[in-house]
Parts: sequence; C-alpha cells; structure tokens
Amino acid sequence: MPDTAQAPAWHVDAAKYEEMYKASIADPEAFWGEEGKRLDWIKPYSKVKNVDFGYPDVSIKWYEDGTLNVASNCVDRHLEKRGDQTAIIWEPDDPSAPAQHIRYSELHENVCRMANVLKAQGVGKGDRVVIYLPMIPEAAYAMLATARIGAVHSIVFAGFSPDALANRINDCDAKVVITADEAPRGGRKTALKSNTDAALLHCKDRVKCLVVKHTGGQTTWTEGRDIDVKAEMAAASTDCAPEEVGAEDPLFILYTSGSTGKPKGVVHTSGGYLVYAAMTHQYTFDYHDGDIFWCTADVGWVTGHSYIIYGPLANGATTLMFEGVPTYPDASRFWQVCEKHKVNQFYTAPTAIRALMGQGSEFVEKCDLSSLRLLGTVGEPINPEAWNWYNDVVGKGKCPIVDTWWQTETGGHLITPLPGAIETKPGSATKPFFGVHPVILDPTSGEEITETEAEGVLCIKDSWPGQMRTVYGDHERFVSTYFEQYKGYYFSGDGCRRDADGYYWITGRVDDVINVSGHRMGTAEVESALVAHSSVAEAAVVGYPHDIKGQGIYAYVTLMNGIEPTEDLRKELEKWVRSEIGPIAKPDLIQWAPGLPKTRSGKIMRRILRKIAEDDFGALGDTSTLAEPAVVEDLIDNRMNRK
Ligand code: 6R9
Repeated sequence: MPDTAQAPAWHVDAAKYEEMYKASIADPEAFWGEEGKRLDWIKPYSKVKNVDFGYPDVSIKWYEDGTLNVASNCVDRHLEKRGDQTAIIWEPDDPSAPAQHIRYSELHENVCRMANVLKAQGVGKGDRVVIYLPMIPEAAYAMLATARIGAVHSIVFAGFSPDALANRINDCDAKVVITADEAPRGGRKTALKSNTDAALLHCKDRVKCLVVKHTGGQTTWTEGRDIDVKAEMAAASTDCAPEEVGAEDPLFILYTSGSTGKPKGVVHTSGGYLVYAAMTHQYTFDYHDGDIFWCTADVGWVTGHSYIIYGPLANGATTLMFEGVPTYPDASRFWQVCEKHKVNQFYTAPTAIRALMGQGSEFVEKCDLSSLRLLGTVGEPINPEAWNWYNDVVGKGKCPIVDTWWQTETGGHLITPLPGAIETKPGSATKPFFGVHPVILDPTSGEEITETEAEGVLCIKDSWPGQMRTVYGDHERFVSTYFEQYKGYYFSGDGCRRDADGYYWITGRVDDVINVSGHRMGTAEVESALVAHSSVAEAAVVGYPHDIKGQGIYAYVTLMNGIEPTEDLRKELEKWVRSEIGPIAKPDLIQWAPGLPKTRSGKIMRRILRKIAEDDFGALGDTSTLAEPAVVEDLIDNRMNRK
C-alpha cells in the first residue's frame, strides 16, 4: 500500500476479487449485463451475450441490440461534470516546447470539427479511414471523429513503410488517409507525407489525403487530393451530431502479424470493446477520478487504442500522450515527464525498461517520482531482473507492478494482477481478469490440463466483450487462425505455465511470430520481403534471445546462383527490409546459407534454424527427416556471433 495519506483505497481486495471473479464465470450474462451499464446507450441492450465458439461457425456478439456512439461516451457525456478538466496532456518530442492541456470541452470542439471535415470529404457510416500520424493530439481527434460519424478507423504505425501503408489502405478500401507533414521522434523527423505520397501511387485515385501541418516541413501538394486539415478544421462547425451505431458495428480495424501470410485486419466492434477497455483501465490500473494516467505506447498499436484513448477517455480520465522516445534528449525523459505532469499510473514495455536499466539508475534518481502509485508493463514477458529494477528503482518498492498479458485480438487485459487484490511474482502475469477463463491445453492431444500445475498452450474457454469479432474481409481466416487447431477454444498462440498457486507465466509464442521490442513480427513477412530482392533465392527467419529487444531477427539467406555474399550486400538487404516493411523489421543478423535444412517433402525445418540462432545446437532434436544433413553442419560452422 502506498504510504501517502491521500492515496485512495484500492478498488478491490483479495476477497472481492475472488467473489467478483467467481460471479463473472458462473453467470456471464448477469455480470456483463451489469458492467455494460458503465456506458451511455442510445438504445439499451436487452441481450447481453450471444457467442458460439464451435468450429467452423464461430460467431461472437455482445450487447447486440443496443445502440450507442463511442465518441459521445468518451467525450460528450463528461462535458457537464468535467468540461474544464484536462482530457489529454500532450508532451511534445522537444522538451523545450510547451506541453498542451486539452480540456474535455476543447476535445469535444476539435472532434466535432474533424468529424465535419471528414463528412465534407464524403466519409460516412461504415466507411474506412486510415490514420498515419505521429503521436499528436490530431491522432486522438481523428480516431474519435471517425467514431463520431460511425466510420471505421485503421491506424498504421508511423514507423511503417509506404508499401505497408499502401497494403493496408487497399486491404480495407479506405476512402481517406489522414497523415502529417513530418513525425518528429527523438530529435529526428520522418517524412510521413512523402511516405504517403509514395503509398498513394499504389492506391485508388479517389483516396483523399488529409494532411496535418505539424512541423511545417516542406511537402509536395497534389491539388484536389490533398487537404490541409488544420485549415479545414478552423473553418468547420463545432457541432456534429453523433451517429447512432449498433453495438456490433465495427469501431476499428488494426493490422497485426500472424504466422502466415500478410498481416490480418483485426476487427473490433463498438459496444463490447468499449465496455472492456473502460473496465480494465479502471481495475487493472486502479484508476480513480482525478488521476493522471500515462501509457507510453504509440496509438499505432492496440495498447495505444485501449489505454491512451478509449479506456481512459470512457472513464473521464486525464490521459497523457507523448510524442517522443524514452532516451531523448537523455535516458531520464520518461521520469522527467512523470515529475512534470505528476503522473499517477505509468504503463510501458519491458524493452524500454531494459534499455533504461542499462543506462543506469542515476537517470531515475534525479527525478521526483513521488506521484507514482502504480507501474504497468505489456508486450512481452518481463525478465525478473528488469521487474526488480522497475520495482526498486522506479517504484521505490511502493508501487504495485501490473504485468498485463493481452493481445491485439483481445481488446484489453486478459491476465493481469489487480493492485491490492493479487500478490505479484516477478515475471508472472498472475491471474485472469473478471470474466476470463484461461485454460492450458496439451499441445499434442489438445486436452485441457486440469491439474493446477500445468504447461502447454494458452487458450480461452469462453468469450469476453473486448474480443475481436473477425478478420476484415476474411471470416474464414479468423476461424482457421484462432478456432481450428483447438476446437471450442480461442487459441492465443502463446505458450504458458501455471504454477502451484494457479499463477500464469507466459512463455512466449508457439507459432512463427517473433516479438521484437514488444512488436509482433511474422517471420513469413520478413521472409517474403527478403525474397522480393533480386539477389535472394530463399530466406528463413527466426527469433533469437536479445538482451534489450527480447527477441532479435535472425535471417538465413540463400543467394541466387552466381551472386557473391559481401558485406555491402548484407547492408543492402538490411536496408531493403527496412524500406519494404519498416525499421522494426530490419534483421539483426543475416547468415549466408548455401542451403536450408529441409524435410524430404521440402518443408523448412525451423526448429533446427531456431536452435542454431539460439546457439543451442547441442540439442537439435530429431534430425532423421532431414533431406541433406550436411546443410546443418555448414550452418552451425558459419553461425553468426550474437554479441
Ligand atoms: C498488447 C499486445 C501480443 C503478444 C502476445 C504475447 C506478447 C503481450 C505480454 C506478452 C508476456 C505479457 N505479450 N503482453 N507476453 N507477458 N504481459 O502486446 O498486443 O502486439 O498483439 O502482442 O505479445 O506473446 O501474444 P500484440
């Protein structure tokens, strides 16, 4: 418990957690029927849950006959009580530039103005809007304006390449893309508008480009297609009636990597998602009225959707939005921002914690962090060393750490400690959130392991309101990805262990997804980028343990006949992948592979490649199905130095 006199009591204690959890599992209809009331509905729901996890007819609906507007739940309904309260604190990349405090009343005005700008471009209910913006207030306005008019947003992380942007604009058939001239981060600028220009060469002519002039950097301008958002907003009305949408109408699409094929458009709907984002934000972070909440994620990831924008704003919170990076101008930036804005709850990723830990504790110690009451992590397993540093140096042993396990697909936290209720153990996401029924299955038999102590694959037995509903435009892919392998369950793709106390420990992905600095990367995506290069015949990509990033990208590359493996080519391939996908996909290590280990039927044996990349080739396992065993010896002899 914090020892500051004014700290509020925790929302739940151990007994209350047990009681609420039991009730949520015993009678989900009653539990979620009650929780749904945290939103303002235009037409209240009479049906709470209508879910079928049965293969192949998976269907998930929550609050299906209710109607609402997500933006009015995040903005309008707070105006009367907290119109003058700060909704968003915006902290710019440059620490000497002023922060902005955007009141709920101003947020309302700006969202309405932006909504009217979208409407003037012919965007209406159900239309898709792609958002490719830096971490600036306009990103929040754009999301909420889209929701206000019943349209569907799809945010593309500003670190993605023109190709990745074009693919997403085309996949969801967007009517407009909202971008900015430039994105400043860590003192450097990314030319977002030029990227967008390059992307739009591969998109339908009718796609309009709304440009936020943020830095004032030079951009080329296509008359008739490009629109100056700030100028249009200034001229637009501050009135825009919110559109009534069904609970199951889509709110957003977010593309995420899977083990095969191109990224999937994860679809979240309006009612259930918002109930779940708001509820988890309140309980997991023990959010109370008046708290200053900071989630350091980018709005391009699901964490930014649920815990910078939708959860906090649905709860009438003050949410901090940070444009910069943890190490600019130096490694104390996070802590300086905490001190400056008196942050109460701070939520970040293990990779950031590890990087800052490596810079030394003095960067933390020179800041006044007495406002902090709770710390959170998300994105990947946190190693106990980083957990302890976070706990001791940042939290001074006084702030509970919530290690929240969840996914783009789940909309909000599924397994997480609740402060005041669940004792933490470094490295464990601990216990399920209300209404969440995790099970551990034997990966081979698919049977549920009923003993408390268990290890296997993590599945969820029944739905929760924040669950994704489908893959955009491809429901079959949704069913086959998440419901086919283990029938009757949602399959998370993660491995997991349950200890004798019933605590869950996530062990990492069991599929061909790697987790680089908390960002999901499909190995198939990196491979297809590599083979798109004219010198590359074949490529196989695996993850390997990396001190800061959690996992690094290890690529085995077979060159075309007659192409010489040189250092220049290695650099060129790194650059190539950066430009095909984005900087986060750049391979850390590229090994020239004269051949790849394959079965006689031609399947690449990734298990072996993983072992070599992990420097664990003493334990290659069964290699009897290898077509050419000599290939493996060559790869071992020429493996890359991981240091
Ligand atoms: C929210 C988010 C999801 C994957 C997930 C898992 C890993 C996330 C974690 C964690 C261990 C945690 N992951 N949180 N692993 N402990 N607390 O990160 O979504 O980008 O879709 O990634 O991230 O492997 O399956 P997303």
